[in-house]
Amino acid sequence: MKLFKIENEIILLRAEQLYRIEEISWDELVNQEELYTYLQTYIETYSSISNSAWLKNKLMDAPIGNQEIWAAGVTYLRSKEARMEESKQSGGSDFYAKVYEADRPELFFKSTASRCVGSGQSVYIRRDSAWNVPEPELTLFANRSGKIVGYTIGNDMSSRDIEGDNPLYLPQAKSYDGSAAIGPCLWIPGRTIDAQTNISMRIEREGGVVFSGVISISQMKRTHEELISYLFREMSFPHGVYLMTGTCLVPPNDFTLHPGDKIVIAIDGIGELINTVAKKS
Ligand code: DO4
Ligand code: MG
Repeated sequence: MKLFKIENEIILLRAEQLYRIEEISWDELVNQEELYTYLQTYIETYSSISNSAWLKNKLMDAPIGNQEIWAAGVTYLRSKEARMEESKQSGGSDFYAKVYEADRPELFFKSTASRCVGSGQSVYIRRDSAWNVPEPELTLFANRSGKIVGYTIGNDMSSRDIEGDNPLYLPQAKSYDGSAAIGPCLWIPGRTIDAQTNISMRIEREGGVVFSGVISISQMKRTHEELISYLFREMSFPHGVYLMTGTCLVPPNDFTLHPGDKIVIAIDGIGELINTVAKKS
């Protein structure tokens, strides 16, 4: 089952049928202790408003209420290697090697809902950065009890030159207006995601494809439960929380995003997150 936010309404998709959920707020809905069962019961009680064709051409909001978005870093070998290269000059590369091997994962605050966009909206690159990339990441949704009940697609936009200058600049490389995208929906499968699930990313520019790649989440060094249990140590999330799980698809070092580029990230079972790159004038 999939939950969409469209024009401030909550829309549930199941077996090609759409249901409008009106009785409960987003934050309360996604924190139902047995969310999958709650949604099953819902569709038995209410009738469908339309079929999935209605979703076409609708502007999707990010599937988020008052949740924070956090992110995990250096969870894949490819990310470790790319980070070590970009921070070689600054002497920061050891930190990435160490965190890849350490028990404690790298977890950082990524975004509030207000700095995050949904599918079909623009993500931004910073005006004070010349080396920017998207990071396609499976994104977990854990409810206020710390139970993983859903998944979405995340784009952890990153300014590689700022992070490469000094790892302490990470918050500036990662968090700014329009630096995060999630969507198109929150997928509630009622089970854990298949370990062989693929993530793919394609970047289009002026009608051509300038980068494409695909990886399996089975390449991740850590488990989802491990990341969530560290996140919930000494910290509570009364509305639940999103956690981006790290990237494994890093374009070559001579690649940077341009305004107008289209980024298409797909994850099996969830759908496609599509964003156009913009820069403030
Ligand atoms: O260590 C910096 C950030 C890493 C990251 O965002 C990732 O691996 O996806
Ligand atoms: Mg990342």
